[in-house]
Amino acid sequence: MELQEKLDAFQQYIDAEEKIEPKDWMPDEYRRHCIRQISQHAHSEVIGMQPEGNWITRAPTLRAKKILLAKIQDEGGHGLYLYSAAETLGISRDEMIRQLHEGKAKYSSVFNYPTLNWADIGAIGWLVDGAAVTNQLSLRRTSYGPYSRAMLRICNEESFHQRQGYEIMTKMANGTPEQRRMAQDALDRWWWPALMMFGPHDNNSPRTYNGIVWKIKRAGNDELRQRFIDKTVPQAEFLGLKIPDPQLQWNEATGHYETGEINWDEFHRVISGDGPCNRQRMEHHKRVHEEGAWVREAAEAFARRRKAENLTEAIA
Ligand code: BYC
Repeated sequence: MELQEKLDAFQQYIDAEEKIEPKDWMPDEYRRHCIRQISQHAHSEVIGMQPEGNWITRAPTLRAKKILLAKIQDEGGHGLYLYSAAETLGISRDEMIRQLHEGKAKYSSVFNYPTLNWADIGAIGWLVDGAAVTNQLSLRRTSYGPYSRAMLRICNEESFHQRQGYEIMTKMANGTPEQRRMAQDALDRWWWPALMMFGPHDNNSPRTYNGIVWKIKRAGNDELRQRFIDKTVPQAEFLGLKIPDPQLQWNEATGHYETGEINWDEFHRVISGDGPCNRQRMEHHKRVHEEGAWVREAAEAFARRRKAENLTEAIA
């Protein structure tokens, strides 16, 4: 088939809502787009373990500590599903990690903000996981099969994470005046970074066009951000907390909340490496990756030995 015929057939297949699988023919640009988005998504899950990990030893109760440990472990698992999905496109895990360490691959801007008090753990679950799941629910229908299947599993766990965060916020917001102040302070600091997670406005988002045509993305950044705002504002009201946006108002005609403008200078600063914790997050990841080299070597040696043993058994 001529290249144009292949491209047309590929697009028709996608338009018919079929999934693209690893061995199917795909345009190089589609492959690169998926590798970029899925690997960045995987890095976000793994780097996202750091701000929460900061509070494992200081969780206020054993119950809270157990829940937080389980949640952080889930995020590591999400990273593994996603790295595996990206590997089916022909990139190795080592290469993805190298791109992250060299600053060629991004991870979500939101994980470059510090967790200063226990209410931040509530705010991350409520707002960060809440924003993530809003995006990820739509990504369950992404056109790349392994990515879509990873999303199904991740979404189930992520909606649970959102609820554990909201539970912490509920306790803090209904606690002592000091706890209530901490809850409001956490909302003040995490609201805008959570909105930034959805990326630039659609008219400023260079990846959206191809992402939508190829159905890798199933909705634009602004639509998903709006969905998140519309469901989260009433949740803040229920807690008796105030969204830190003087321009926030309900528009009866559109049936949506309107917000003030995101600080895009801050967004661009953070995604280009100059946020409050970028250096700390990368240094930590590099150090732990180096320190964990022996675990990877041991696992590989074990796998080689098992393979050799199985081979010997098969021959015998
Ligand atoms: N942060 O054209 P655009 C979690 C980049 S973790 C950093 O709109 P696209 C959790 C973008 O990559 C789940 N970079 O791009 C874990 C692009 O740069 P490149 C996180 C951002 O791809 C632990 C450029 O800006 N979720 O749940 O169409 C604890 C132009 O943007 C950001 C995902 O990763 C950002 N916020 O849309 C708790 C979702 N926004 O690549 C929770 C998967 C934009 O050209 N990813 N950029 O150098 C996506 O859905 C899409 O990639 C995005 C961006 C919506 C993020």
